[in-house]
Formats: sequence, structure tokens, C-alpha cells
Amino acid sequence: MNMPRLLTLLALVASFFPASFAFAEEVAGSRPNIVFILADDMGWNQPGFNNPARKSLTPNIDALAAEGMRLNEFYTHSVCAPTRSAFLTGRYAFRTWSDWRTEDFGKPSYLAKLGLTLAHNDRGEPTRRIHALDTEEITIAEVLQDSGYFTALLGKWHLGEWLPEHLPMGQGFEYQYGHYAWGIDYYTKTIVHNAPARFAVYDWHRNQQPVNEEGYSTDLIAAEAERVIAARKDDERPFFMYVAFNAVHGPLNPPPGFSGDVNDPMAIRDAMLVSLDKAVARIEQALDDNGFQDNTLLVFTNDNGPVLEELSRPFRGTKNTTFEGGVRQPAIIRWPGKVKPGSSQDGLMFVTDFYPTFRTLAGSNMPQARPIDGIDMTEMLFDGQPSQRHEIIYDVAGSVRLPTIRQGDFKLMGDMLFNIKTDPAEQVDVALKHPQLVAQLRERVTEVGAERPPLGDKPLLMDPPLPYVYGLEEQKETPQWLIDKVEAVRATQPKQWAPGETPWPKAPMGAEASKMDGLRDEVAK
Ligand SMILES: [Ca+2]
Repeated sequence: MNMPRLLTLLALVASFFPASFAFAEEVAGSRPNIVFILADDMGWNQPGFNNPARKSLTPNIDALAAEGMRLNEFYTHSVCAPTRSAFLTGRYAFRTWSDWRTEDFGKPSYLAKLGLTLAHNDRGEPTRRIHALDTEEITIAEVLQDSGYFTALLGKWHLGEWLPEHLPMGQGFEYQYGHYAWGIDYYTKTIVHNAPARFAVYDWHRNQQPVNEEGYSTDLIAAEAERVIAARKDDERPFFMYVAFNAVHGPLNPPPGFSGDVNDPMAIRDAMLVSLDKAVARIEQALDDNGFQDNTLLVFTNDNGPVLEELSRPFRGTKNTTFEGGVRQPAIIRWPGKVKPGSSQDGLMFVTDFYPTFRTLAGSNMPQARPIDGIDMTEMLFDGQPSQRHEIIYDVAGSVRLPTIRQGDFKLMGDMLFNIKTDPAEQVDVALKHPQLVAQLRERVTEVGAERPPLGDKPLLMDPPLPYVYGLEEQKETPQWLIDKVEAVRATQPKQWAPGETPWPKAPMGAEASKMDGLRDEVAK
């Protein structure tokens, strides 16, 4: 490029981004719309922008990355529910016992790790103890609602599926659409109750009423997002939309029109990813079509690593491990005029950090009684300042995973020490070389872990043990169409298992993730 052209280009860039991009002060209290898109179980290398060696299956997500800023060291917990809880509360999952999922309280192997047994109702039937995000927590939805935002959750919740106060509309969401539990069959909208009963339950709702809809859940969530966004034109309030796709989490349901090999799991995974990419494009398009592009902060990220390590590469590990493959996520921030297109940021950020960041953007002064772990990232995101975060606590004692802490370049995972800067693939355990650092990090993760509150009694039980639909109130008046749909699925499900086998994954041991295809229950064997 010749010098005059280069200077013209630089001047042009400078006019868009005076003094680099120093917007933190300007965006604080500016009350943008916030759309937070969360994929489920996506691997680091699944979006094309992280995998240049392969033909990209995600042109729309890649385009979003080109329009926005990529975060190269953005981290979450390593499983669905803990990450969602940390996002909503700004607090590490162990502080709310959200490192334990609701369904774990119906699984003997998980309960045994808590010194509990499978509960029985007064009719002697085994059932799940109620475990959910505590209603005393102030969620970011409650903060934004208090600040005058319209708040909507579309998609997966996974922080309580039974009592009304534990459902999304009891935790700050004015509008709800999607499913409450750990996953959903993309077509039947049922899911295996996953402990202790083994059969299908209906789990598809709008404003906490069951919805009878045909279609593929990824497409349905996109369509609902389009409707919700279009309706925002008639409301003066800014909006917070949390779009938690069930894609690309299992079950492996090929999308409509799938023409690949139905016996090839990777072909199905790829098609599910393409479907998610199109859904993300529809949301972006709806924002643009309705004039919300410039005053909307759009985030795209993912809750935890994939089930298969090959989708994590170059990183090691999977979902349910605190190796980088479990906890480092693709992440994009788009806000035209506020975030430099095509830029990236290497500063450390954890999913809790969205809480104080969004609070700053909304100009909220809602009191927060409980200490949060999140750090306001507006200066890193909008001024290019270094991250203020130097530590992440992924897991502490009392979780089924290894206590794991990152400080600076180093990560202690159980007894293993990795230098993430020089060895991001975690191939070389350097614990023996750095005994003092190991001792210091172990002391720190132990000290923080001691802040875990008591679990308390878990006296409330899900009753009936196997409902037709999630949501206590919804179960009370179950429509016939719903019973028919559930019975049709249950009729196809196996009624017997080999001794010691269960239809849910066993609790993980050590560094190993629970094997999603391993059905042997470690307590029952
Ligand atoms: Ca997940």
C-alpha cells in the first residue's frame, strides 16, 4: 500500500475511533440493549474463526467476529449449570452450590459424594431432592429489571425446574420461552428426567405455560427472538435478552433437511452447528432490521467445552474437566462504534465479569448485599486497558471436579501445574519445578473454597417423582395433548437396564470427565 493511501486509511480509522477506542466513560450508564447469546457445549474449534484449517461451518458467527471483538482468554466453569449461575449472579458457582446441578440430587453416585442418599416421598417412591439457584441471589436480570429494562430468557435455564420461585420468571425475567432442564430433544421437546426416574418429561414453555409447537428447537428459539425483538419497537424500555440455545448440546438430532449420513455422529454435529449459525444470523438480522444495531451490545459465547476432545483442539480436555478445553470459550462482543471491528483482546475474563459490566452499562445502583466475584470489564472492552483480572477459581473442594485455580500464567488443577501462556495445550505438568507456587496456589484455592456456605438440609422433594411436565404449577393442570406427547415418547424408551447401569452419566472422578456414554453408576456397581 502506498503512503498516501495508508495515511487516508489511518485518518479514516482514527475518525471512527478517536484516541484508539476510549469509550468506557461514554458507555457507562448509557443503557444499551444487551443481547447475550450462549451456545451449549460448543468446542473451541467449532466456530470457523478458531479453526482456519477447516472449511468454516459458521460463516455468520465468523462475520460477527469480524464486526466485533474476539476475547481470546474468556473463561467459564466447565459444565452448564455452574456457568449459567455464575453469569446470572456474578459469583463463582460454589458460592451458590450451583457446581451441583438440579438432577445430581436424584443420582445415587452424586448424592453419595455429599453424604446424602436418594430421597423417598411418603409413598415410598424414590425421588429428586429440590436443588436450585437460591432466590436470595440477586440475578443480573433482577438488576436490569430494577434499572428499567425489559428482561427475557429464551432457551435453556438449568437452575431449577420445579418450584415457581426457582423458574426464570421467579429470578428476574419478565418473559420466558424454552426449557428449564439440562437439555431438550430438538423435536419432541421432551427430555429424559435423568434421575431417579428414567423417562421423558415435557419441557417447552412460554411464560411458564406449556407450549405445543412443532419444529426444531434451534429454529424455534430464533423465531421467538425475532418476535421479541420486533415487539421491542413498541416499548421505550431498553431490553436484556438472554438467548441460551440448547445447540449444540446432545441429543444428536439432525436439523430439518439433513441430507448427510444419519449414522455419522460428526456429520450430525456439523449440521447442528450450521443450524445454530443460521439462528445467530437471524437474531443479528432482527436487531438490524428493527433499528437496534447501534444501541445494542451483542455477545456471543458458550457455556462449557464439548463432549469430544477433538472439538477442543488445540486445547486438552472436554466438558466437565477444568483443562482449557473445558473452560476456555469462543467469545465475541459486537457493539458498532464502541468496539473496534475485527479486534481481539487477550486479557483474562471470567463469565462472572459480565454482571458488574452490565450493571455499569445500565447505570444501576441496586444494592448487592452478597459479595460478587465479577470484575467490571468496561475499561478492558471499551478502552483497551489491561484486564484487572489475575485469578480465576474454576472449582474448589466439594465439587465432583478437581480444585482448579488460575493465577497469572499458571493453572493448578488438582496436583498438576500448567503454564498456560507457554503451554496452552497443557502437555507438560511443571508442578515439580515450582513447589512453592504449587503450595501457594493450593493454599489459595483451599482458602477460597472454605467460603463455601453449608449445603443445608434438602427437605423439599419433587413430587410426583416423574411428572409429565416440569414446573409444579404446570404439572397440576396437565393438558391432554401434553400427556399424549409424553406417553408416545415413553412408549419407545427401554424399561429395563442391566444391574448397576443407569441412563445418566456417572459422577466424574479425578481429572477425567464423566463419560457421556458410560452408563455404569459407580455406587450401584
Ligand atoms: Ca453445556
